[in-house]
Amino acid sequence: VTRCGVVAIVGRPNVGKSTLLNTMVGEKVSITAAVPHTTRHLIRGIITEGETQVVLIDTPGVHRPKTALGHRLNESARSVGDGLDAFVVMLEATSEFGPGDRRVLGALAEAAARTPTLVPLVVVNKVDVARRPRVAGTLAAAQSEVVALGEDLARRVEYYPVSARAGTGVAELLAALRAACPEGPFLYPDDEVTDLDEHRFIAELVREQLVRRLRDELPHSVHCRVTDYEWPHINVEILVERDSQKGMVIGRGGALLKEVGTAARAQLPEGVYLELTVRVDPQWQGRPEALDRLGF
Ligand SMILES: Nc1nc2c(ncn2[C@@H]2O[C@H](COP(=O)(O)OP(=O)(O)OP(=O)(O)O)[C@@H](O)[C@H]2O)c(=O)[nH]1
Ligand SMILES: [Mg+2]
Repeated sequence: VTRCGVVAIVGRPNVGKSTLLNTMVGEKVSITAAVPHTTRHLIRGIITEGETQVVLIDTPGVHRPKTALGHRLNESARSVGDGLDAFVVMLEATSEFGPGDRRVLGALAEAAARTPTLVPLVVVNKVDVARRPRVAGTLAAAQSEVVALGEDLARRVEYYPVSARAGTGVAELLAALRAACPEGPFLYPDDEVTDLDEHRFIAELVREQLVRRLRDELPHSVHCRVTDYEWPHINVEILVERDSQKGMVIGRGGALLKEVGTAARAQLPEGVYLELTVRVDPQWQGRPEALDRLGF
């Protein structure tokens, strides 16, 4: 018999959700960067081994929203709550347990109460750089919050310290996710690693390189999409909100855009011509109709 389970990873921005997804899948599916709000959509990574398939959903970081885009990201992170077999809350041992983490654990409690069969897990990430007392402190803070959220939840939650980047503890966590998979048919073919289509993946690779190089609020102001795809010629359009941002994305003498193109192309098959164009679309992320149009 086959087993198949759906698992969501939820947490504050930048704790390492996408890194964990990639490590578990064994290849890059979701882009990562040291800036919050890197992930903007639900991205599924599929891990099939033998008769068991785990469908892992990476979500946008949950935060206090300031823009229409921010609201959409939170909604999308919350919308995964139903139909799950396991729910992973990710915390990081490198920062103080805070109100954001408490909010995420609240969502875990709600999901667990709605679905009695759901396996609630708390993962403390970045144990490769945090000192042991910090890891223990984060685990203890999470546990006392879980206890405050109710006896039933406290009985059900399992805790896993991991390093998503170095892979420490990831096998143990994956074993727990597999154990949470009920009997049932696979949701995806066994050779598929993601539901992200090629166009969106390519646009994401370009956005990843931009996000890693831009400063301040600029990473949040860019949107990328494939506008032309005629193998081996691919054009990715970069939307920014203001004229001044266009200059920053292009860089001095086109230097930044060139770097971005080179780094993104290096991750694509040999022979691809990747062309990047930059266009100003004022306030694309402030307007709901623009967000609809761009697929948020
Ligand atoms: N030291 C260390 N850094 C990590 C680990 N996991 C992730 N990171 C780093 O943390 C930063 C954020 O990682 P992401 O995976 O993009 O985080 P995220 O939670 O998906 O962030 P959002 O999509 O913005 O919500 C990146 O710089 C990662 O390299 C880890 O186990 N150890
Ligand atoms: Mg992410």
